[in-house]
Amino acid sequence: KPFKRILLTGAAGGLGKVLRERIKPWADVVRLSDVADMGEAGPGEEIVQCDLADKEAVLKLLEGVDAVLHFGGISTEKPFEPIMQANILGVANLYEALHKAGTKRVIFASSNHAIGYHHVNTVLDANSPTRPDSYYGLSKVFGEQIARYYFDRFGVETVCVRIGSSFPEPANKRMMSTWFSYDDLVELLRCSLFAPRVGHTIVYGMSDNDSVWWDNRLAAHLGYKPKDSSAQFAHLFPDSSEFPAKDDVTTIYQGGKFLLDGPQY
Ligand code: NAI
Ligand code: 15L
Repeated sequence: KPFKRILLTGAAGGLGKVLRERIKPWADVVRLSDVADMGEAGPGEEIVQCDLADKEAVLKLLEGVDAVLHFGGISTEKPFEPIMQANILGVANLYEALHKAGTKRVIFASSNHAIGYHHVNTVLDANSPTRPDSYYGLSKVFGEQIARYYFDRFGVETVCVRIGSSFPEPANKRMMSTWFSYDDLVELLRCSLFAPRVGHTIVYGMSDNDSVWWDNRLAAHLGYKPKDSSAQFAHLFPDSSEFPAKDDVTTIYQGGKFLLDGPQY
C-alpha cells in the first residue's frame, strides 16, 4: 500500500467514522485517534485515545506516522477557552509532533468559517483574505497559518481543505452552495495525499454544485474533479424567496448560522 501508517484524528466524529472505512486501501496501518471512544481496533487499525491538548500524548501519537488526516477538534462555535485547547493548542502540538516524527504530509480539515464573513455574492479563491465568523473560524485560520509556517520553515506539506458542509445531504438552501458529498470528500483527500507536490495548498471542499461561492483553480495541481452535485436535492428547497434575504444575516454571509452566535469569550 502507498503509505505505511496514516493517522486519522477525530476518528470518533461524523466525518471520522466515514473516513475510517474509506481510507484503509491507502495504508498498511491506519492509526485512529480521538478523545472519545472509538470501539475496538479492526484489522489494519491502531487505536490511540488522547486529547490533542496533551503535548506528551500527541508526541507519542505521531511516532511512525507518514501522513496525517487532521479531523479532530471542536467542530462548531464554543467559548474561546475550549476552542483554544482543542483547536489551537491541539494543532500546535500536532505540528510540532509530526515535524519531530518526520511526517511529510498533512491534510487539515479547515472550514468555510475561516472565510464566513464574506458576502455570499463574493467569489473567493485561495488568495482571498480570511474573514473568520467565530472563535471556531479563527482557530481554523490559525491551523492554516501554522501549516504555512511549518512548510516555509521545514518543508512539511499541508493541504488545508476549507470544508463546506459535508453531510449525507444539504440541510437548507445555503448548503445547496456549500454541500460536499462524502464520496467527493474521500476523492479530494485521495488527490491531496497522492499529488506529487502540494506545498501549502488551500482548497475549498465542495461538490460540483450549481451555485458556488468558491473557485478552486488555484488548487488545480491536486487534480480534484468532484462527481456529485447538490442539484439532486433541489426539490427539498422549493422556496423561491430571495437569497440572500436582506434582513437575514444567515443568508447574507457565507458562514450562515454561525453569524448568529455572538462572541462568548
Ligand atoms: P465532529 O464534531 O463530529 O468530530 C470531531 C471529533 O473531534 C469528535 O469525535 C471529537 O471527540 C474530537 N475532538 C474534539 N476535541 C478533541 C480533543 N481536544 N482531542 C481529541 N479529539 C477531539 O465533527 P465532524 O463533522 O466530523 O468534522 C471533522 C472535522 O472537519 C472538524 O475539524 C471540523 O471542524 C471539520 N469540518 C467539518 C465540516 C462538516 O461539514 N462536517 C465542515 C467544515 C469543517
Ligand atoms: C463547519 O465547519 C461545521 O463543522 C459543520 O458542522 C457545519 O456547520 C459546516 O461548517 C457548515 O458551515 O455547514
